Amino acid sequence: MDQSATLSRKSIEALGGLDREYLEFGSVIFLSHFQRALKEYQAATARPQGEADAIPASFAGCGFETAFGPVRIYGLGADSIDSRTFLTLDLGGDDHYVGRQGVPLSPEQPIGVVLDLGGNDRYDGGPQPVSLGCGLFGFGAIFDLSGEDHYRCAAAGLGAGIFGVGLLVDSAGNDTYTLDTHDGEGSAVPGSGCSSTWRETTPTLAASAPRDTERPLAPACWWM
Ligand SMILES: [Ca+2]
Ligand SMILES: [Ca+2]
Ligand SMILES: [Ca+2]
Repeated sequence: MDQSATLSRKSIEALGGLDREYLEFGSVIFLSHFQRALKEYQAATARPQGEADAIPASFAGCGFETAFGPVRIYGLGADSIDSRTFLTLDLGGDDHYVGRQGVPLSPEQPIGVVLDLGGNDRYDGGPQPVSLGCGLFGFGAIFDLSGEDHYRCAAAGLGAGIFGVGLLVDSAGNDTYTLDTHDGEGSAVPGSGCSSTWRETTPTLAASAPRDTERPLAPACWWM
């Protein structure tokens, strides 16, 4: 049959065990801390015009391990980023993200976040589904704060929740969003998925089969 419903008994049973309120509460707590930390960072690194940036151009990045998974920090250069992490922070530059970015590492490490502070970036989820801001059994999110960016996902991404919460938040720029097939741009099975932009100009969203029309990307959120 031409449909994506699972015949797995465990998957069906998991539907009854999902605590949506716990999931929602945990996501709100995480986002509250995330927003506060971002404001503190921006205040600490702000410099008057003409002064040197707080982040030197020579900073190439660093990384360390945590109980939630790896943390990787990239600098102002044009980085190629394909490693999976609990948290990826990029400070600037025109970067190329590949594969599962903003996706939880596992049910035991259920948070995967990308925060990109600047640059015209390219996000390519590759041929596999579940990438680019997909909450697969947890919380998965991409936050891109500036630049003209391009996002492409095969399936289940760009703000999709699969037994979890998935977010794609792009704050500025004339961006493009391409979903090759289905289950993205704010969808959930079950959980919460959200694709959101805040800007004055209107971006376009291009989706190939089965959706083949272009439409403005608008905030969308579903609970199932
Ligand atoms: Ca960079
Ligand atoms: Ca960007
Ligand atoms: Ca952008």
